[in-house]
Amino acid sequence: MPEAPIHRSGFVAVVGRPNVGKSTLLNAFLGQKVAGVSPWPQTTRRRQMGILTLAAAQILFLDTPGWHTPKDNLGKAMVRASAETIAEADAVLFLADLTELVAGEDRELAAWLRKNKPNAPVILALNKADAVAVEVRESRAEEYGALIPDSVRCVISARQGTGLPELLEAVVARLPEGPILYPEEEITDLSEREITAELIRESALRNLRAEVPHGVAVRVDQYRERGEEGAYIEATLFVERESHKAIVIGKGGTMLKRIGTDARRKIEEMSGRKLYLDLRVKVLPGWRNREDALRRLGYITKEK
Ligand SMILES: Nc1nc2c(ncn2[C@@H]2O[C@H](COP(=O)(O)OP(=O)(O)OP(=O)(O)O)[C@@H](O)[C@H]2O)c(=O)[nH]1
Ligand SMILES: [Mg+2]
Repeated sequence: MPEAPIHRSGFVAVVGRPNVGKSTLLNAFLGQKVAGVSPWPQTTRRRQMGILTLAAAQILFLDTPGWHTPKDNLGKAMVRASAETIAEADAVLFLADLTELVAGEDRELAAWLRKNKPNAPVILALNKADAVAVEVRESRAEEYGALIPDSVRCVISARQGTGLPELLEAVVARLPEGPILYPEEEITDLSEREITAELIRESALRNLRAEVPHGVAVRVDQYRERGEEGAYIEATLFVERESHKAIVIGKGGTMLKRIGTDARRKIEEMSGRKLYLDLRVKVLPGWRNREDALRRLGYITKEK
């Protein structure tokens, strides 16, 4: 009898400093948007799983918050979430940004991995190849490669999709043999409600400027089905100060309207149905440093 082909499965932590394109890569692999993406660093605040089921493998990609030196309790919770995610992963997909020089955060993450995850296979993906000249690409690839000498290297563009089949092959080859772990029709462990909150926050991040974006948190308060009319969603944007509330609402409500329209379009695309989105803004003073607020907003989930 012919031997059955090997089936592989496992958890792959997608790690790297803020803004290198981790969430863009996750969405590209899944062919669907589950993670928020923005031009600002620290867009992702929690671990989020994307499930990719192939004929010979099931890959559980774990998108993580960018590795950085925390400046507040939210930042600490984010880096803790990244560290815990890496701890439970079978392999590490280290993402670097070819448009930027190697930074302290890249070195710290590489050192952390060497110390805390010495036996895990590391795949180094050099992203944003579309945005750099070939000469720069090669010298930067060498510099990033030196951080993790034993890693496999792939040059990719998560935005354009180049190099992704080769990267996927490199990832699968390093996973342990194992069965399917999640139903094959599932693509994420996030609920529609959680993705909705991420997409609203992404819209806020994309429309706001300066110091306001990072102080925004989103909570979905209601998600009701209304049959033919689609769904009714009510959500709150929390900000840290009264002055920020005024900015988020904008003159005559224009900014909030713009954020709402942008978010509604993305959520409709994700859920495949029409919806009515009602956004409100509340001040939760200094929430990024308040344990109680971080818990309420779901950024701290475990007991420390
Ligand atoms: N030119 C180019 N831009 C990219 C590519 N991949 C991602 N980006 C852009 O880089 C920015 C950051 O992307 P994200 O996917 O949010 O990055 P991230 O690593 O998840 O960031 P954090 O969640 O903040 O850690 C966005 O503006 C993306 O559009 C790429 O391959 N090429
Ligand atoms: Mg992200």
